[in-house]
Amino acid sequence: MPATVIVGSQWGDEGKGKITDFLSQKADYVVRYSGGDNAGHTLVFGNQKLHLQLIPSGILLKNVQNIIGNGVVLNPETLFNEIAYLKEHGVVVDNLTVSDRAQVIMPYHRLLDRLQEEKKEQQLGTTQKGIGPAYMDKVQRIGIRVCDLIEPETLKKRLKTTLAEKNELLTKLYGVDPIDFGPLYEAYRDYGQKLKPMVADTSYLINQALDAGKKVLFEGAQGSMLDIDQGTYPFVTSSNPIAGGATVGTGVGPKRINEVVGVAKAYTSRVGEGSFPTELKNEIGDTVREVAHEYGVVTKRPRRIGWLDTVVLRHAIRISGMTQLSVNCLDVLTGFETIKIATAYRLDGNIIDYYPASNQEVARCEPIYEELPGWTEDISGVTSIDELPDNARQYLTRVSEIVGIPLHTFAVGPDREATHVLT
Ligand code: 2SA
Ligand code: MG
Repeated sequence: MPATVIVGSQWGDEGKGKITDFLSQKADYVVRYSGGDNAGHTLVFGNQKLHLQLIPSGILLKNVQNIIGNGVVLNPETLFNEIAYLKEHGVVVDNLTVSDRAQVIMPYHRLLDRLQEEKKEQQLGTTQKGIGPAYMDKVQRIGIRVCDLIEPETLKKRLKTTLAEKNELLTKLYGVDPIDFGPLYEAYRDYGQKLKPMVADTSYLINQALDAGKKVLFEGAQGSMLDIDQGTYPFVTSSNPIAGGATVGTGVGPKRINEVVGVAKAYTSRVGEGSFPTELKNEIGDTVREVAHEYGVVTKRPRRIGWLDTVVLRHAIRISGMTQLSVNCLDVLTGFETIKIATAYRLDGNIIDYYPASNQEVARCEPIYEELPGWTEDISGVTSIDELPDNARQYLTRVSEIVGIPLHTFAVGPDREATHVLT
């Protein structure tokens, strides 16, 4: 399909990078549309595992053009570190373009992210990458865009104004030292000049590519439940990871999108604070965490684990108009006698099939489970759905039935070869 958006259907870490990498074999462009270096994508390249936070997951393929869209908040330091890291691992990075309209993450954003968290009574558990403060500046219209960064005089002017405001905050509200203009300006002016050859009007490029019949993948970061508008606010990120974010965050119209692939794990994980109705604070959760090595790629935090929640999935499908579902990590559920799927919640004596906006209401929700028989066979080597043990196949089929959209792929391991297509 010419234009496909890949969206996380849970709280992030569903394996979007892996699905993007898988689909990018047939793509011409891979475009990141939201978030920044708070994302953590693990890709398998030959026999090495590579971790990316900012660069799109199509970077491993030479013939794919990779774009960082305007909806991304870009940390130049991370970008150049990642380029160096990829080169060290034998990846040639000559196929990356950055939007001139993307916002820049500055050192004061990272500092403020940490200080804001420390001051809060109830912390959000952010990745402390400066994401929230950078999006705040964008909305407050005091941000520095890539097009400003690459023009030394514009950068000087904008940074002077913004830094004065930040220094007032830092000194008066947080009681820390102000940041010196000189060294900061020089470092970011140099980053700008280094970045300049990679910068373009990427909306123009992507629309031109679509006009020419090229295949474009829009790679989501984080997940639907972390969406600033539709997620578990305030325990969310500061961008729109949902499919709509792909149009706003890259400059393409909604009618150009053909498919929206939702990515989910066969269970649920969440890192950071906030509601999680199917969370397993027991041995089952601990087993899954260890078997699947469920620790944050960026922060190394242990991820919280729970049963698959189809109330969450249906919410995600609805808000993004997902057309297909990719289910990852099916192999992780091997060995459990029975496996549960939450199909609805009981709230104050009523049965509901939606995720309440109010955190107080969610806290009173009790998941209603359907229990399916598990399997014990090693499924890591299967090559099609027909080769799965009956109970594993039944699990997948049942999930698709409950959520009402077809399965696109399922995966039984981290490698590219462990992902199998159904539709
Ligand atoms: P932020 O830093 O402002 O975006 O944090 C706000 C909330 O969003 C969550 N968040 C994430 N959740 C899952 N995965 C993410 N990426 C990394 C990964 C995270 C890591 O792939 O593992 O390494 O810890 C990600 N990024 C942001 C975050 O936990 C807050 O709840
Ligand atoms: Mg991740």
